[in-house]
Amino acid sequence: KGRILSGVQPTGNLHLGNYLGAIRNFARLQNDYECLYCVVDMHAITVWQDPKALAAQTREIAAAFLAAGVDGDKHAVFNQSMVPEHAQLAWIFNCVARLGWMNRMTQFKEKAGKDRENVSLGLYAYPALMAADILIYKATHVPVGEDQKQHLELTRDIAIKFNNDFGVPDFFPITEPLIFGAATRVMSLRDGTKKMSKSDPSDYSRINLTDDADAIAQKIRRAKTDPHPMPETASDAEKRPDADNLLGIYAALADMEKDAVIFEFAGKQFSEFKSALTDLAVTKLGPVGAEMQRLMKDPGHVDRVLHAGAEKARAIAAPILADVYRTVGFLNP
Ligand code: AQP
Repeated sequence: KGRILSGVQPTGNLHLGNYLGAIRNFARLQNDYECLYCVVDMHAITVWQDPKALAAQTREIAAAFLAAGVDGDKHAVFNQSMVPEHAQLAWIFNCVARLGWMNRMTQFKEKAGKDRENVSLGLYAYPALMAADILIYKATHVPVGEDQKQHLELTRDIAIKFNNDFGVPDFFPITEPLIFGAATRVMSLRDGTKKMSKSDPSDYSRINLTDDADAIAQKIRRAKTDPHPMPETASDAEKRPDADNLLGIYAALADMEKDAVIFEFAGKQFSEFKSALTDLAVTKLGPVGAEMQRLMKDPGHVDRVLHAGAEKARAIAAPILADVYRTVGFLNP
């Protein structure tokens, strides 16, 4: 059986993209893999987080994992900072990764923008911590959205360099990405060329997992489209990013191929499609949102799951870190 690690940052506004690109798949993988699902609070503070909000947001993400069907008894659900081995291995990876590799990371370039002098060192080193998150468990597979593929490649490069540098050929595995179906990249409802994102200032750009039926309906009604009827073919859809995005969301929520959705709505009015999409989104997301709200009212339960998860995770991580320390030559008299 392979081992899976995946994480979500507790940075608020958990959205449909996080759900379809990551969290929904967490539950789908748990019968076939040993799973570790992590709320990556240490990644979150690479940009400023209000401490009180961070704690609440950490519980919110854990609640989302559980609401999406992750079994916290069978698998490890925990927050990253509870397992110090992540940070300990990350330091070693900071010394393995090369500046040239880090300089190629597009997410850093996007997030740092023009004001490079003023972003945290942590934001730059983020991918090395992500490599540590994965390799501290020698995870074989990582389910990620398209946007994380480059970071996973860096993880593989770090594993290969560590194995070579220290002459331990199979020490770290070369982790494989698991990328799923239609909605691996959900785009903004206001701009079909930009990804749906927690940090987008417009709440109308995304469907939050905690949105109620009215909010979902309003956001879909206001979602950007073009003045033409629905696309008739896949190649027509591809040229119309806003329509294409909504079709992809429909396909993912309905577990259908996008081509089948295009066929079903070909040439119809957007209003008709949007009303079908609203019904589908409310049916699929409503129960997840409601369960999340219920769990967030019971922080004691969520905290117990996180605590037990961290213990399970540490039981795997601690011996691997001890091996790494010996390999590197750290003295432990
Ligand atoms: N738009 C998206 N479509 C599909 N998958 C997505 N993911 C994020 N956005 C989309 C996937 O969600 C998981 C958790 O991501 P994260 O918490 O690390 O956040 P992020 O990738 O930085 O993206 P966000 O949520 O939009 O946050 P901001 O606004 O801070 O950049 C990952 O598996 C990711 O692929």
